[in-house]
Amino acid sequence: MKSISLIQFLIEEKRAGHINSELSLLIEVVARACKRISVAVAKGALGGVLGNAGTDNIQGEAQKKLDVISNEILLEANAWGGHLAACASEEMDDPQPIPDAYPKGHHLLLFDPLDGSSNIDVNVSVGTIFSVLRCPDDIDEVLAEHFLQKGTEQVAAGYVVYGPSTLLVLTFGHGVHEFTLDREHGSFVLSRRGMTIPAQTSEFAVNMANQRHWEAPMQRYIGELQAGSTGPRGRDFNMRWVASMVADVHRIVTRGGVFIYPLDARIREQGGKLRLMYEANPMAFIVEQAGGAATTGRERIMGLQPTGLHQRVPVFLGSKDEIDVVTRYHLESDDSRA
Ligand code: P6P
Repeated sequence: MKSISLIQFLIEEKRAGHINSELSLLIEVVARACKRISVAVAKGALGGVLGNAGTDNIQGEAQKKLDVISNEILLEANAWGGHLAACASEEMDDPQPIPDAYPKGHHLLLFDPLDGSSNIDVNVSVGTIFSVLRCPDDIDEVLAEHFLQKGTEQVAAGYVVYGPSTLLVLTFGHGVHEFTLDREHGSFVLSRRGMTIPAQTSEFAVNMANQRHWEAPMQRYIGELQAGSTGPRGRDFNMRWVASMVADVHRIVTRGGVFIYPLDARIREQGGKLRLMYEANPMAFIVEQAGGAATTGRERIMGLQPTGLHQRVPVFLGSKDEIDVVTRYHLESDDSRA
């Protein structure tokens, strides 16, 4: 089969009217930046890039050196092209406007430059997650409030997983497509077109160590999966937890499953662990485009009206039939307490 490069795919998408030239350039630039991140990640100890940077992000989390390096790579790559108005990142308190020296575009880019970075020092897959919104027209200065758009407003979303292969998975709202980095030629090549998530699954991903802190409907749901063929589900389930959202989500987009980071008593005040704008929303867009579902346990993630750039939410995503069950359990539990 003739290989199709990312560039050829983007030209196809432009011809189909799915994207415009500015968005095409944005994705090319992000993909090129992620190739540089892949090189930095692969160097590991030899590149002097492991360990902590000695700083904390706005979440109060210790930044790894590669968090900071990856953030800088994405900012530098996107500064001059004229396709963006501003960027926002997990690693920056506030949005970063495009420098005055360069032309501004009509898109906003949000990213978690290196998700799962606690895994870097033990050589487990990590990834970059990104989301693209339209910049509101007729504004002089881009403010955080301009990023606070619902997930349904995204014009593109994707992730790059730095694993045995470096893979870019992308959606423009017309299906989910995977590109594999051909290191010999330095280009991303289409490896899967139209990825779909089976509605049924026997695999779940959750950090079981937090079980005692979960809400009742979450206890009920996972308890039933653990009961397997001896319980109400009548079949056995399997568990995976990489503790790197990109790796767990990619497995689900590839072969099905559910990924859950629920509310629990420890994190109730902050609303959850994972961030809405640059983790939950882009992954929800991809999962829904692949035929899956993504909720907070109570409502569709992409329907949420954001209230803060670094807002956290509970995340239930993956095979639709299972997300429907666990979401129903939460709503039934709320009704019974009402
Ligand atoms: P825990 C990584 O820090 C991350 O944000 C996600 O990539 C991952 O799914 C989750 O947190 C892991 O959280 O509590 O199991 O370490």
